[in-house]
Amino acid sequence: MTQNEILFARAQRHIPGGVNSPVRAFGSVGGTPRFFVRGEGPYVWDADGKRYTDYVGSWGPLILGHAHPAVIEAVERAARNGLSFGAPTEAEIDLADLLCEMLPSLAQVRLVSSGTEATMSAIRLARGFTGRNKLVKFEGCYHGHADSLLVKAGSGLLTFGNPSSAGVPAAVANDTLVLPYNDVPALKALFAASGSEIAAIIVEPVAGNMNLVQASPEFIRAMRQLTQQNGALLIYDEVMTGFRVDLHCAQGLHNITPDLTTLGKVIGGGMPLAAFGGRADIMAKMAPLGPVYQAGTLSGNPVAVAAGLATLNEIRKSGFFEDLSSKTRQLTDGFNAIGQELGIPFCAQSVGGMFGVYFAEQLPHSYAEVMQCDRARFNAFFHAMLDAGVYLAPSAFEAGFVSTTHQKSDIQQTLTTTTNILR
Ligand code: KE4
Repeated sequence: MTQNEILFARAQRHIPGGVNSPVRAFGSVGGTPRFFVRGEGPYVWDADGKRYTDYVGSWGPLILGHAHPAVIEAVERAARNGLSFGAPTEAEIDLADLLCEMLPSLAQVRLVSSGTEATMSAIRLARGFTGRNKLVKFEGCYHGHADSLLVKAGSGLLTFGNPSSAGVPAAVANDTLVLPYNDVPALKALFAASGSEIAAIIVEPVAGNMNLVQASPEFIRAMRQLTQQNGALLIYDEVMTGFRVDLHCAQGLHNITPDLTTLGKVIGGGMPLAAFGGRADIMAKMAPLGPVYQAGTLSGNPVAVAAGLATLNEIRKSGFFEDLSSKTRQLTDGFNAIGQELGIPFCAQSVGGMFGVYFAEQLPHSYAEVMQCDRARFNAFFHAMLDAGVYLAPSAFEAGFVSTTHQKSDIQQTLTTTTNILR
């Protein structure tokens, strides 16, 4: 048995499925999950000492690659002063100020410890602010595992072919309305029928949890217009896209001002940190000022905040996103060229530092189209790439991520490996 197999067998004794997050279990692709022992730059090493070029990057946070010196130094410095106080610290002010400076739609922001906490809190806030209950989300989008969001969710649930979760009361699910992504007529019809009951739309402005699917300009405009016209709020869930697709996030690319935004992943630099924020009049409803309650023992944790500040200070540097986007495009342009050259249904696309790769003739524009992609062929590709030292997301329904530490030579090597596998 390999060390990975030994560890996976051990892990399953006291951890359900041997993992602390389902998608890590390789349930969708089969085989034994890799237990990582070290990461450096674009590389990770598993328990058997094998090195991989990493295109998961902890599902997005590691935009600076593994163990970036500036981030590690900031974490070490903060940790030496204590790990947590359960009291306000100046660093939290610095991070809140920075986030509100970088994202004009944020008048105020509240720091939490996970993307799920951020979206759960934003939805409660939208319901508290509007006095309404209905929530609109889209098929294939995943916003974390709060009850009202586990209805035809993407990511792990989609991967397991289980578009909703046990344990979610029907009464809760009934307040969540699920529409096809990019379907403007369906959205218009829903608002025509129930607009006055809708508290908010929550959307992945660039979907990354059903693989990467881009929102159409018409869909983006319709969401903003229909929420404004009907007194509902628009929540941009930028946990994945925030400071990943652009320095100004997806809302900057779309030139849209959402009412609320959720953030995570990159803003924590690999540490447990997320946030929600938006319009001043809405945030004023948050306890201790207003009636919407939310709290957290480790919210704004000083060590996590230090990692976030160090990360954001790096990505603000001139040319950062030009470099990251160029490297990611080198990968996806290469994938597309391979598909063309070999005459196989294999295509890819990127937005900033995130990408999607599909065994399909053309790029998908909805959950239904993603489900047409050849999943079996992806799974075989995934394992061949894994054996060749390339770590892709262990699911056909996930986006991939590039870091600034990926060199053009790493990406060229990945493309050569891809050609050799698919030829
Ligand atoms: P977390 O609770 O996992 O920090 O964030 C939930 C979340 C919210 N919104 C979006 C758009 C997200 O992508 C996520 C989490 N993303 C998945 C990756 N597909 C996390 C990986 C996992 O579940 O292990």
